[in-house]
Amino acid sequence: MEKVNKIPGALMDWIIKTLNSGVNPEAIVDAMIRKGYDPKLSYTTLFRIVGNKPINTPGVQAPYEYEQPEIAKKGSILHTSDREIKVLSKVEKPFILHLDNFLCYEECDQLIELSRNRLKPSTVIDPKTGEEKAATGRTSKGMYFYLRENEFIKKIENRIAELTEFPIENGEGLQVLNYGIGEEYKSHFDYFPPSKVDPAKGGQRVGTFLIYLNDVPAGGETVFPKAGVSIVPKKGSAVYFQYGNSKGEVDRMSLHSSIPVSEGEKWVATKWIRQGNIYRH
Ligand code: PD2
Ligand code: ZN
Repeated sequence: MEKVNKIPGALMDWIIKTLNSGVNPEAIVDAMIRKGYDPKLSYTTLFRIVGNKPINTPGVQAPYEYEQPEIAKKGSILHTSDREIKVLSKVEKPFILHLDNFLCYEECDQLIELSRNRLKPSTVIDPKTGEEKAATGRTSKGMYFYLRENEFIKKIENRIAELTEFPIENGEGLQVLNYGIGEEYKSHFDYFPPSKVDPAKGGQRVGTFLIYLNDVPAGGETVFPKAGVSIVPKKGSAVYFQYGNSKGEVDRMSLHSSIPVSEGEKWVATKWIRQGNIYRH
């Protein structure tokens, strides 16, 4: 599909009218991307209008209220029952924490080998229906482990749970992603469109724990454009970002992407964490 790179005045009027009718900004961006507008331009336009501010219409959230995540209360050297992990850098709003040495090299290699034969083209969540669909904006391949699938996965899940203080049951299955040259995950939010949150499945997503499984010679950074942050993949390091609070609000400043790999390949493991137990409400 041909990309459209300018927002005509009539579309701007439509966006404002649609926002005022109570449709959430994420659904509007998705509609624009499906019509062929450049994703970056679509997000930038919406941000210019709403930012993280309230929209004076019923059903649309107030400004996101930041709460200090548990992981941020532990200082610069974090301890789990089996490991010491250093904080490399921290951003407060949106909340982003870069951690060194979360996995050792052998654990990274083992995770790659366990997932290699199970990779399939990745999917995204449709902001309209909340269901998974094939996606043009996500060209990586991926696979999911079951929760506590084996002792090795359990060990990693336990480490994440000890650091974040979200129980293992709040996490979705660990996902491994593989990006080849030119592959990317375009700008998106990890949280569900607020109208599609299922309280019977743990509710809203509140945080993402992303682990880099290899060094990427060029490209493949995880970029948070609203924070001006770009994380360069480093084997064994991890980034944790939190975008949901105890009131069920979500932080639009957490917009992020994985830019195209330009040399070599990229392997990551991600865990999306929900407000509550994914099996129970
Ligand atoms: O692979 C990444 O760097 C990346 C970037 C953005 C992964 C995700 N989002 C994700 O798994 O949600
Ligand atoms: Zn993401």
